[in-house]
Amino acid sequence: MSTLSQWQLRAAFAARLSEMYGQEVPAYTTLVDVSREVNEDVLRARGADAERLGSIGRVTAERHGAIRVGTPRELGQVARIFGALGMHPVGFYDLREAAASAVPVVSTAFRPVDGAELARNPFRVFTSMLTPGDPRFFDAGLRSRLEAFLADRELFPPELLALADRATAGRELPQEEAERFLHLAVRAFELSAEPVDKSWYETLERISAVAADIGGVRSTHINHLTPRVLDIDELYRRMTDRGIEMIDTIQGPPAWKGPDVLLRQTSFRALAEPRAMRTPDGAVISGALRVRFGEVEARGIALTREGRARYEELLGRVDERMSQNPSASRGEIARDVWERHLPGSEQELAAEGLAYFTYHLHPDRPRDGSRPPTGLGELLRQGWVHAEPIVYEDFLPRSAAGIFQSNLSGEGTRHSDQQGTAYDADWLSGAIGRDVLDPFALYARQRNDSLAHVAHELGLAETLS
Ligand code: OOG
Ligand code: NI
Repeated sequence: MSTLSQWQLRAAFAARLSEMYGQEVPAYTTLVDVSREVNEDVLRARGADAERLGSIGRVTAERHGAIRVGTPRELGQVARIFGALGMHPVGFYDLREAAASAVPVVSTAFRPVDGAELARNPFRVFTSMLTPGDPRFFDAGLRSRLEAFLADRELFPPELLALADRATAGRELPQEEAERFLHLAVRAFELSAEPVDKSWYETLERISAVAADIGGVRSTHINHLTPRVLDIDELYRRMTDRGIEMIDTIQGPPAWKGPDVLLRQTSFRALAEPRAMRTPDGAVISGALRVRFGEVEARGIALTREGRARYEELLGRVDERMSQNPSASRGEIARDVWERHLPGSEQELAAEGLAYFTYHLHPDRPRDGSRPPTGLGELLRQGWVHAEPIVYEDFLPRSAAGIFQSNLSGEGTRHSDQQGTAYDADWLSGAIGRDVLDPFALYARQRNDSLAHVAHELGLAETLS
């Protein structure tokens, strides 16, 4: 009997989710089509260089999703489902701090972690969890109502969770069970037709539209699915030409002549979707909610901690210059700041320790019997070894907050005089019963593994760093 391995389950889940979301939100299909057109054009124009940060096969299939849940228990169940797909929690994002509007959530991202798995299918899901215990947003009364509401709902049927555990334990599922698992998993993220309790939803909406989307309904749903594009500026122009209203900016690094680093993202505005509502007198009426949107992203090279600190510093410089000159174009100011303060080539990023690369023996390395130099710098300079950039697989808190925020109509309510509840990656690990991994450690491991391999192949006694 045939079976599906974890990566095959992951790829199938991503494809089916995409098909389902395209039916629910047709504008998403437009975004996917335009992304594919742009990618084909870039590949034609730039050739092999366009595939430096991932093969065209990987990039075309590549998506991230975003989902939102209410409790550590629900997040633990999500971890079981994604664990079955070979996706692990990576990184901790505190959007309560990063957003100006009320976004009472903390988040992580579920994704494959090793190079071979990422190359097979890099599907990742940005997963946010509500923080009812944060008194800046919820008073004691609302907190207990919200917690009771969340405790009483079931997002994922026991059969789905049992199949997930089985896939994790065996690292695969037989065909028939795989089919059932995929069916139940996709269904768990469909928009529910069950009427929304209008007054409860509105109570939460006064605090935060995100709180209402999560805690105002008895089910969950995929919030958006994001294709990857090789030229996001061109994508933005083409979507605008088609009359689709995009948010004002592209989040993240500016367009500039140096290497692409980290992540650039933009989105179109949330669309009004019809939703059944139950009014306090019990009548069911047809209403509309605006929560789901389309997003697209371009990915660049992963930065080291030092590189990331530089990135944050540059954002600060851009903010400062914008505050001195509010009518200036943020994109132009950012470009200017970047050209002054960030190295303009991969070689310099590597030499300054700002970005992650893997290292490989050069096919044209000297073969005249000469002994290789022992330092990495010399190995690169003398053509023994070449460097390949590691693509950034994670998210950026400020961009994520910007994406949340640009799709909220109101600011919501936040009592800044209250002390916020502190959460961090360790707390989250404990709450969901599995380690939330450190993204920097994962990139460093990829780099170090490649260096160990090179040193071994060249017969070098000492480790390269
Ligand atoms: C998640 C927003 C963050 C991203 O790509 O940064 C995000 C959400 O809206 O639930 O998806
Ligand atoms: Ni997103």
